[in-house]
Amino acid sequence: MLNHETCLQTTGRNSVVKSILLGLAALSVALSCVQAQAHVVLDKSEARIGKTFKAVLAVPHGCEGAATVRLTVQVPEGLIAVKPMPKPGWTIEVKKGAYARAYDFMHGLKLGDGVKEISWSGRLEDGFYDEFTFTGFVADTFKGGDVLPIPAIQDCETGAAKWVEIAAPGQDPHALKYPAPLLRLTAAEPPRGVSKGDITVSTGWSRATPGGAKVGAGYFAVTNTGREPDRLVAASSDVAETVEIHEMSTRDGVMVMRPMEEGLAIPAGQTVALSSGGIHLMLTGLKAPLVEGKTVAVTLQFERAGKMAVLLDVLGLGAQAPGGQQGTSGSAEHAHH
Ligand SMILES: [Cu+2]
Repeated sequence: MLNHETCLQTTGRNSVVKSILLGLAALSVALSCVQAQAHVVLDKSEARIGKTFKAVLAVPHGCEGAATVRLTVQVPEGLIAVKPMPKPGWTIEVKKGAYARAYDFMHGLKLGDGVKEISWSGRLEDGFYDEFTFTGFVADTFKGGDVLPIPAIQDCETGAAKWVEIAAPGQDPHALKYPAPLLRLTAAEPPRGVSKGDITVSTGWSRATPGGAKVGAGYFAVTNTGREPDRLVAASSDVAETVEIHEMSTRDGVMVMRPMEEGLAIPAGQTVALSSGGIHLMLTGLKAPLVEGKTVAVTLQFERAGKMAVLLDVLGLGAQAPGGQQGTSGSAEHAHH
């Protein structure tokens, strides 16, 4: 019965409308409830396992006519590296804490704690609509098809709406009065590393380049599972005039780099990592800037394994390593060009 009253109030602002609706009994209740079914939901309710996601919570109305003054989102276990997006006129508070376990984050990094709750405080009139955004990363501990409730509590000038209800097995979720917003998880993409013969090259990364820059770098790891040594002897890319293998060293206290004319040895049974501040691919004569979020295709030439096409993820301008690690040591590569 409470459900019906709520529904009527969202449409029947004055008593005349309300009494007409009440007079029409069951039919009117059904009709008004169609409008009242505007729940707090996720604008896009799918996210991929092992990927970053952006969650946009749509708040279509207040609490039975009262303005919304706070929206609190409880971050479910397994959504990691969560960051809220600021909103003009709203203040953000986050509660951080330890996760139930450490999760693999991007490219081998582990995360054991982070944001567990986000509150936006401000004011949203009942008659208006607004959106609340946060980003994060879906841990790889989920299975494709898992559905993750994201409880949200809407506090209003009077009253509150707790969007926290979860359908029991076999229960119709539409029967819930205050269903929690649901995030449907889709299966992780297969790893994008590439193998040929005894050589496996991990998905690599690069760094976005500012407007006029003509040089970029590339990093990845090469694993040789065979019994014979191999050697990376050359590289090329459609986006650059030349691609060289460089090593960094310190000469008279200054970081310098030089091309490895003899190539990069990949000993049998070992992994050799190219990394910021160390051995790297140097892309010179860039034909276009490297853009964050895109990929760069590079062809590697190994002595034994032959040619392999690999992809580099382009990270942000200041990136020193995948996974958002920032540092100061790696920029030297570019400083010398
Ligand atoms: Cu270089």
